[in-house]
Amino acid sequence: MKARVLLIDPPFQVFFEQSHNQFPLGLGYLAASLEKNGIETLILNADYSPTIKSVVSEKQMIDKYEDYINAIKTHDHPSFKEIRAIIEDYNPTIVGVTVRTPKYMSALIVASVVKSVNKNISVVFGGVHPTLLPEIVIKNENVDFVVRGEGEITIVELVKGLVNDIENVKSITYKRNDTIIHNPDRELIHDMDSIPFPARHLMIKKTDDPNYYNIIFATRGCPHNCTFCASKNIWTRQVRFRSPKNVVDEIEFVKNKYKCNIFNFIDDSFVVNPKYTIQICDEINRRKLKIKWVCETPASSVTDDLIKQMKAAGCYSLMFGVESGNAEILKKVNKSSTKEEMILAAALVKKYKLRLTCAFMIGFPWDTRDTIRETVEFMKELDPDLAGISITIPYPGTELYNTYIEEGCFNKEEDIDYTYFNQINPRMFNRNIEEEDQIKIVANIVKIFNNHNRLKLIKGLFNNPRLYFNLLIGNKNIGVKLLINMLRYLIR
Ligand code: B12
Ligand code: SF4
Repeated sequence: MKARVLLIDPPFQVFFEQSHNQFPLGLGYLAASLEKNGIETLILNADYSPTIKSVVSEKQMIDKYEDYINAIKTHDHPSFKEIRAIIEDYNPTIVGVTVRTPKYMSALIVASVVKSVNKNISVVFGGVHPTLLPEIVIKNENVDFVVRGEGEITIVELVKGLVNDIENVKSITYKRNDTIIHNPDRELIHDMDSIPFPARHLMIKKTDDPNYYNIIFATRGCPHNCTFCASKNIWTRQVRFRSPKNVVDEIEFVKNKYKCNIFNFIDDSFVVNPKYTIQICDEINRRKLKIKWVCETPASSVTDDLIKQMKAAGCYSLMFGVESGNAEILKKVNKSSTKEEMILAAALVKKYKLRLTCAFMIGFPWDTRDTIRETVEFMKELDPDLAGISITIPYPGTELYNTYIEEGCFNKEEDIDYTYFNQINPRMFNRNIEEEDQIKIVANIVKIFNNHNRLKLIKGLFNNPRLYFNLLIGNKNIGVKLLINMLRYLIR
């Protein structure tokens, strides 16, 4: 029987009535490689719904926590019904599921829906969570294969090898009778330009929102070593670069095909090598692409000249992870930037009138009421246009995870309840603060951050109307929708 692959990004945000309006990039890469090898493939973003909002407040997400817990107990949620209907209709031979820890419980329901339609469909789990815990994930009765690490070559070999050559497919874990077999690891792909562009056209649910398709990954790997980060487990700390030409070719292609003028570099640290970043800027300018773009960077990489050149090439917003306002905690998590560097970087971003986004975390094992207060104060000092707050989750495979185990914050692997391993969980795994107080503290901080963001949005509209105007123009066909959403957000 001819192989037919369905790749699924499991539902999660939709359980909180929020739609994830971005195409799943990792699945896009896998689909492109499969397509190049003549294998029929489709991608389902089960976390996207055209009928619900893409932005809701953290409070709404926390309020709906029970709905999520209930949704992952049965096959009844509309997203699981949608998956069932698509499988019945498309009749795949292989279903690949991308799994990050927050979506693990949902991914297991997806696997059980697949098997309930047809137990002969092979279910393959890949992505960061199965890569970190292949031994545990493969024990699930509905998971046939785990693909560890970078997936483009492995998925093609696996689909082809399913007939009779599984033993020779590197980087897979599977069961043979009662034994778990881990085939040897695969080398990372050296020639990054050899990887085909993500297959955005293979999405089952299409949208006319150009920004759905606007994410770009120029580099793989990050040299830093933050103890809470699992990225190195997939990509390692060695950075691999696509050529600037290849990256800008993709941008130009997406711009022309999807009428997209705003791009989002989601690399771990896009400006890790300033020379490379400037080469990309030069290529964008040389082609007169007239695009706007955003990226993430460690604050320590930011320099005056770099920001100037990035702005000239269309960069309008920079994000950096601040994490904590307590210098000791920053040291303990191996943060590559100091508070002083962050203050300097924030000032530079403001000097060039770019939008500044900062991400903060609370609930580290060493956090106390005082250090959390310091984090809030530091947020106010940096005064970003958008401040994000997450509860620290010790993702498996990270050093921080081991710290939590050592500190007795939770017990051994088998006892861990992954329903709580996500950014919305209102409880912290912290022993310095009582559980009831934790919930109050989280609610209070979410309120402070939300109020800050609203105020900044109003100020931004007055202080830098040109930036907002340009963004709306850049999004002509969704401009009005965006404006309505902003107004809704302001009056909520
Ligand atoms: C961009 C990004 C986001 C974006 C997502 C945008 C999007 N449309 O996907 C946003 C901002 C929404 C986001 C949110 C979050 N993220 Co995030 N995110 C990333 C980031 C930087 C890039 C993801 C990406 O697209 N990579 C590029 C693609 C090509 O890689 P990939 O998806 O891993 O796929 C490859 C392989 O893993 C494998 N593969 C993947 N799936 C499958 C499936 C099969 C079948 C096979 C065979 C292979 C395979 O093959 C692919 C190609 O080689 C990663 C770090 C990183 N560098 O990867 C963190 C990361 C994935 N995020 C992480 C976290 C923690 C979060 C949040 C919880 C953060 C928060 N506190 O809010 C939320 C959770 C979101 C959710 N609901 O799951 C962690 C995940 C840890 C874990 N154990 O799961 C990572 C690893 C970073 C970290 N700090 O450790 N994130
Ligand atoms: S800088 Fe970002 S990607 Fe790199 S290790 Fe730290 S958190 Fe991970």
